Amino acid sequence: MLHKNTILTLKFNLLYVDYSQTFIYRNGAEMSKKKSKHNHKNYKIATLCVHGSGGYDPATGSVGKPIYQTSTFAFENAKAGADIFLGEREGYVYTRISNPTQAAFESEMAFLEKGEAALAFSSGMAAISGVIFALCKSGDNFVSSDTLYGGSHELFAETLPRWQIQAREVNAVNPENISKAIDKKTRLIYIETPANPTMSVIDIEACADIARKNKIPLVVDNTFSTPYFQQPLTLGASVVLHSATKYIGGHGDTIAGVVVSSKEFIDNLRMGILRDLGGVISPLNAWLLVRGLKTLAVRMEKHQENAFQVAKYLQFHPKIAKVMYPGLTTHPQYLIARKQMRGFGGMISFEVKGGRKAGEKLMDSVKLITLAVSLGDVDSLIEHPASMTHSTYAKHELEAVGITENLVRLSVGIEDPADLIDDLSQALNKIK
Ligand code: LCS
Repeated sequence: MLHKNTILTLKFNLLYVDYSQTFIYRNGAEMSKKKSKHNHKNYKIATLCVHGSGGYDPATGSVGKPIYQTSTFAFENAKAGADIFLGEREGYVYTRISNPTQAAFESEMAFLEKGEAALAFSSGMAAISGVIFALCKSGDNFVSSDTLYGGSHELFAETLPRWQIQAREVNAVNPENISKAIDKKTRLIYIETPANPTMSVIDIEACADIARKNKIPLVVDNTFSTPYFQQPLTLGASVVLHSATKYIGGHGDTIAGVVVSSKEFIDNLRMGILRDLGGVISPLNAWLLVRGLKTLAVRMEKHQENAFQVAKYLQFHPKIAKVMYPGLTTHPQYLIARKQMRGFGGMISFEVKGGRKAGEKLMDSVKLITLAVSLGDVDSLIEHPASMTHSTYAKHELEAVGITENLVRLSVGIEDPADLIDDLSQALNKIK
């Protein structure tokens, strides 16, 4: 929908100007007060995943969300079209700006993340770059955690500097490092927690405090946890984003991204970034995500249950040097994870004794688990971060963030955990 107050000719510099005023700096209590108007307020999150924000298709009463597979929308008459363009009347115009199937996904995501509004993108990277471009102009900087998905690191370290936007990557496990890196040109704090692939956990509330004191937004990549296990907006973050390709879709059949924040931020992101840069999600992909959300709760519970069993099995295996899973009491940030996450998710990373060769042997020997990048699918996936997803990091950077040559990442699927453990066991036996 084009909203009444949206200035359609909004330009990038205008979008940038007053942003600090538009964020949600509320604590959890205030957020839930705002949401208490909602009919579904007493339902648990598993129920909310299935029933969402409620409502049926307004045009037909269809219970399943329809796929509005159209690029454009007819205007009632010329005046109505002109009024919609002026922002004086609500209505759909063109699917690069908005579409009812996209809107259905966005409203479910806003609801589950406890934000005011959401905006879907064609990929997680489109969502991340869109947020950074919305907040920074040439000459600005932002402070980011240093352990990130390799594509995010590449964007921050290699691509954004071409527009004179500097990312200052720091070890955000100690939030003091964030404070130290902030200066007058810092426009946002960006964190990924738990981090891909080391599973390090960052204290969201501590980062939100720093953001609030500096009057800049905290942006959290919540891909690994999903709103089912972690809701950063209720912990003081201003923007939460996802690679919806992963657990939100859940079936490994869609590339997508989504951003959740205040209505004002999202309206401006839509009209200033999505409309102009064009990284729009297709109606079919939006529909796959709406469908994915219906089973988010059961999938996340099963991913977690399986991950726990696999992590415990690996932890005591003689050929494994170290297991990183936030649910293990041996995880260095276990207490922070306990504080801010309702559950620990389905991602594990571990170091294999015998270096890179031993890790390769393991990955080449699994039969049930698929050797592939991506994560969050119902099928289990295994990969080698240093040479695959995180090969965008320089060698010294990999060492600094703990992505060792013998680190293997496992996205634990929803298969029977005994089959997964058998598969890992036979593969580990092949390591000499
Ligand atoms: N954020 C996180 C935490 C990710 O893991 C990824 C992709 C992205 C953002 C980017 O999302 P996309 O554009 O791919 O939808 N992570 C991948 C990974 O670990 N393997 O392949 C992709």
